[in-house]
Amino acid sequence: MQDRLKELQQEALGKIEVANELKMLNDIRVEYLGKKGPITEVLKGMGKLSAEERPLIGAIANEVRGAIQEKLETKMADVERAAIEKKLEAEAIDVTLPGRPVAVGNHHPLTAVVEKIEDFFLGLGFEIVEGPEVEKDYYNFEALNLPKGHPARDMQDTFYITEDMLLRTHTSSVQARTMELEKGKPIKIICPGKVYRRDDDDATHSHQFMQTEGLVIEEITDENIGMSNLKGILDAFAKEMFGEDREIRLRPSFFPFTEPSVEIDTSCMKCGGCGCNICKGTGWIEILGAGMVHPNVLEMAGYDPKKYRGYAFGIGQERIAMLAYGVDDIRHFYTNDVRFLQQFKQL
Ligand code: 2NL
Repeated sequence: MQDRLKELQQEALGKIEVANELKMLNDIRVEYLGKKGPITEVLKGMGKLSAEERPLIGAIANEVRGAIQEKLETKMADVERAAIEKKLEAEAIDVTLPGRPVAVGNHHPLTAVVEKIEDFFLGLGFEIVEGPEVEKDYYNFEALNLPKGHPARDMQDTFYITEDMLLRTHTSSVQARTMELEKGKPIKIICPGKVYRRDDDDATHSHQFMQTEGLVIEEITDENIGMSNLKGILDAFAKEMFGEDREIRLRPSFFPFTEPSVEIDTSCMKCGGCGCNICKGTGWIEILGAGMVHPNVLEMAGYDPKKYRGYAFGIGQERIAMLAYGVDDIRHFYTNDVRFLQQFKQL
């Protein structure tokens, strides 16, 4: 019996030695020290022993049990420590690694341009007015001296929704609404916003683009507004957008809503006027259209053209952005390729 106990001890200690998981150690505990284990079995047979042998075997049995117990505990502590060490090693953080950059967005170039345009005109005392993109034929055409049958109203050029509802083709419609509301009062506004034309998209055309139109109306006095005021404002505008060295020139043109009408060129921002690929050798680049408000337009909105006078201009935001940032295809503004957009972080 004594030998059997010693044998069990050797066997258990050997198994504990090679065990390397908590579960294995627990199984060994159950196997050797559990109620159905061999040591318990040995102790159950003690009844058959003599009175002298019994305490001796009992002591050895306790010793064996104690030895197994102790070895189990130390081994369990070892295994646990090893597990923690392994986990710490696996989760180690290399604090010397470079950080991951946080993606920060930036203004869209068209937004940057409209904000710059707005700031410029706000500084001159203009107010910003917005209006609907789905517009009545009346405000988009009729009120702007574009009567029915005028070629610019062609179905080819305009997205009609019904016979007299359409997607506005310019933000002049907002100005026509403002004139009707203010009837007889001076006006000094800009109207930025999206406009729509039935164009096939290519490098310089988009069926949807952005415009900022401006309108100033004042009562006629001896010294106030005429073509020279318009010229002064747009000269300052060209310098603000394209640099202090810019000059402008006015070329006669035609718009149904202005008389006289002009197109405004700025001296080339790339070559300064010597002639290059951007200005096609002319030294000048067209930036916007403008003119004195046509008397018919004033009259239709309830202003007496003998007492009131006005000037107006229309700025294409994409055109300004393309020239200011050297973008060669209008579609870049709408395809939202981040590689394109991220080049405008400094704006
Ligand atoms: C262009 C030309 C222009 C206007 C827009 C306007 C508005 C009213 C009355 C008179 Cl309410 N005129 N707007 C005038 C001249 C030119 O835009 O080429 N824009 C990109």
